Amino acid sequence: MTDTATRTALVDDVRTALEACGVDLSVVGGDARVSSPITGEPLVGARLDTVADIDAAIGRAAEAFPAWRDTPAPLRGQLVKRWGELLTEHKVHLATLVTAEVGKTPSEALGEVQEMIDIADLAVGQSRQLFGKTMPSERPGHRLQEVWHPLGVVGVISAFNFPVAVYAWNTALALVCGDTVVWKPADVTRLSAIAVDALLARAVAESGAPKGIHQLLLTDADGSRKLVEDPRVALVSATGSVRMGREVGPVVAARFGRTLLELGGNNGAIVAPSADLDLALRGVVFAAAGTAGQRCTTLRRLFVHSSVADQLTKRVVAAYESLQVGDPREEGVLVGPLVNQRSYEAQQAALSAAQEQGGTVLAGGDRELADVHPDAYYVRPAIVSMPEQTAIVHEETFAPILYVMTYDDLDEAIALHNAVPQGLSSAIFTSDQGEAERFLSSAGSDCGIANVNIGTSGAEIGGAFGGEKETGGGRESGSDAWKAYMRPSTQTVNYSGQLPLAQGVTFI
Ligand code: UN1
Repeated sequence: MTDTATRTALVDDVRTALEACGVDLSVVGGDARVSSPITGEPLVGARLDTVADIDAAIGRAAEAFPAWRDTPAPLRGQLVKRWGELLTEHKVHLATLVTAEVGKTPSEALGEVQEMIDIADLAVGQSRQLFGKTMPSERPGHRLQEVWHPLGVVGVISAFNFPVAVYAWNTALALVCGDTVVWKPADVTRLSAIAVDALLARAVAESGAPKGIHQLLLTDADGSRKLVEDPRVALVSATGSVRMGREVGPVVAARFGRTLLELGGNNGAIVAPSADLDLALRGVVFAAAGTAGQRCTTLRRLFVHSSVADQLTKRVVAAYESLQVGDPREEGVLVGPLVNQRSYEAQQAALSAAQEQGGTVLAGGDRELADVHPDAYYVRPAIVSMPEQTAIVHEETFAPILYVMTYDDLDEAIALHNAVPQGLSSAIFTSDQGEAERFLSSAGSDCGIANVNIGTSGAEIGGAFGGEKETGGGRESGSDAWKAYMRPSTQTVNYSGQLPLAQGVTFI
């Protein structure tokens, strides 16, 4: 296929996918055009909301809240069930949009949409299980219980790299919990957002739910600020950089709102002497090079026991050299583009810093395909041997750079692993159960996610997702993450006809 043919097909694919999802293309057309990272070509333009539009959207979500709050949770679940069906029906269309806007391979883009379907399934079940507890009261003839109530308007700020899945983690749960949702997607993924929102609108119309329960804001950083500052927004769930979290957190805290933050990861894995190296190799390469290193859960730091370091490193280098980098829609390509030029510049700056700090680039790092796609940024994933965990290794660079270090003692490796400011995901490859258990224990990994014989990325939605320290402490998706979208009401009912006071206090 010629370059021109590729270019035409990309825009056509996007138009077809949007229309299939029920988006009126004449309404979509706007000035806010984004470029596909695959070719650098501008895609379909989107509208840009003003501050007044944002204010009105939050108003609509706030107005819709009481009626939605009062809808029984299992009925709210039926809306999410229908949305999940529509997501399933349009899985390929949504994946096409994710590929066009983010540059993911079709397999990874389909996997992302599958996460939406999975969380919808989970949320439907959850809608009948918003359990509170009852506790024995210390007073006779009293009942003590905790009931979970809907919270209000939830603001969701999502990142470019998982443009639709992370929104769905939040929204499927928030909706069954009785909240209404205002979504600010990343600037470069507005089209995927429009399609996902259109499918939700259809589910809302079909189920008769209040129209205002979902609002989409197509806006920039100023618009985000408005969402974050607005006291009508009870919870701000934000995914992105630590820098963004530092801006959002204090603003919401100052108005005593709640935040759910999923910020940077700088994920590490330990490869122990007893590890199955075939398995470790595959786990490491997927986690480090998959999605072109642009997952929060991407593996960025590898600690290999010195007895197996040469052997494993050589194999990772060979794998890196054979990875097919290019247009993610082409057969066999495993590594697509970086999202934009800024990302490429950050990748280059990190590689220079690593070399200044004593690192040696063992493979990759260079730009590829610049002649074919001068406005797109493809790089071969880099593997860099580091003499120690220097300053650059403490930073999350959102690009495929894997720093490799060796260790001799597991405690030393765990200490190094935990010595960075971020705490999202972690892994150990070992066949020694004692080592695995140490890594999983409270004295082991300090991350929100800890895996054995699996890489750091690709978590399932059933477990809570999030991390500690600068990762922000939030938990999304499965387990009891739903509680973040509700407020607990502790209730005491006195049916005794007397008025005994707690703690044995006497009064009138
Ligand atoms: C993210 O990068 O923000 O565990 C989310 C994973 C995916 C989600 C990543 N299920 O890699």
